[in-house]
Amino acid sequence: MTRIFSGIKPTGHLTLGNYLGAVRQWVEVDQHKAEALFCVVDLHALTVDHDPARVRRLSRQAATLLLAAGLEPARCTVFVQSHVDEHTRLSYLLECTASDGEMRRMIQYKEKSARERAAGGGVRLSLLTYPVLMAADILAYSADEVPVGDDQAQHVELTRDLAVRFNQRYGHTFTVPKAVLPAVAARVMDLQDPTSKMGKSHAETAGIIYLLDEPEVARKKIMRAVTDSGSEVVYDREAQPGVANLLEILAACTGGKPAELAGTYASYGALKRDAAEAVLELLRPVRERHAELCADPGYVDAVLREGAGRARELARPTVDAAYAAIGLLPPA
Ligand code: AQP
Repeated sequence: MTRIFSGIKPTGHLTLGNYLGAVRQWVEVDQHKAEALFCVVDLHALTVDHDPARVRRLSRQAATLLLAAGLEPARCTVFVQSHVDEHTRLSYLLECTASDGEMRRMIQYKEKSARERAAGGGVRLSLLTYPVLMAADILAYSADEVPVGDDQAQHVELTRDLAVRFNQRYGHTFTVPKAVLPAVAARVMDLQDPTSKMGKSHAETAGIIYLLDEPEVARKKIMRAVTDSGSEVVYDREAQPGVANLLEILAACTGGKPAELAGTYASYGALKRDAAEAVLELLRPVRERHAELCADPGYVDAVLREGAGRARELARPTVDAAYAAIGLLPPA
């Protein structure tokens, strides 16, 4: 049976980008078609300056939102990365097969390390090695598919390289996974700066729709979205990135096609109004279910406990096999 793994980092409140680029696919497709594991990858949140209490709070919120969005514990495994030691056990072995040059080429490392330096802080070594831990997250579960947004595609490519290299050097141990991107909205852009990705950890929040934004707040953000010079609604990511982003958001919410939708609008205002309505409609049930689940924290704890148990069972044989293959003496 196909195995699917994907994760979400508690570095901020979940955004519309996370939802349209990844979570919705997990809920609507992945959990129904395969053995699927979805993980709050909290160790990855420690790669940048962080507040411990906030990471803990955001981890719980992310898990609750995944369930609110529709992940069903009877169909898939939902858990927290730090609850399963196999991720860090395997990460070290993979570090022993990866080079620092490979890590420095990662676009996310370049962007995030530049941001950390600009903020006057040092760059944590874990930010450099983050893609190796992500590779361990995926390879530990012998995942065939990794449903992600476009920004993570390069990291999945690296995971494939590391898996192939390990298998060639030490014998077949890992399944070589592939990234699966959504057809529309694989990269939702910031509403105020449509040339940058909508990112949950960005300091400027006016262009970011959070899943838990009050409806009127989300509506205002969309109505104030930066559009482009000109007034004709056309789908052209290069020439009209702001309008293209709104068209993609609307298309992803309604199941339409951005280029076809463009022809149905005579003004930016009408496009924004419809995009806002579609987003509010899409997020309403998630917000409502989230509020219900917050009233029942014991349920979320139980899901995460069971999920970690199942994840451990699945990961341990593969990680043990990797330890043996690379030449480590098994405990007597
Ligand atoms: N703007 C986006 N459009 C489409 N997909 C997106 N994803 C993230 N942002 C967008 C996808 O959401 C999943 C979980 O993301 P993550 O937690 O791994 O974080 P990230 O990819 O580093 O991006 P974020 O959410 O903006 O976090 P920060 O600000 O901390 O970098 C992934 O599948 C991702 O592709």
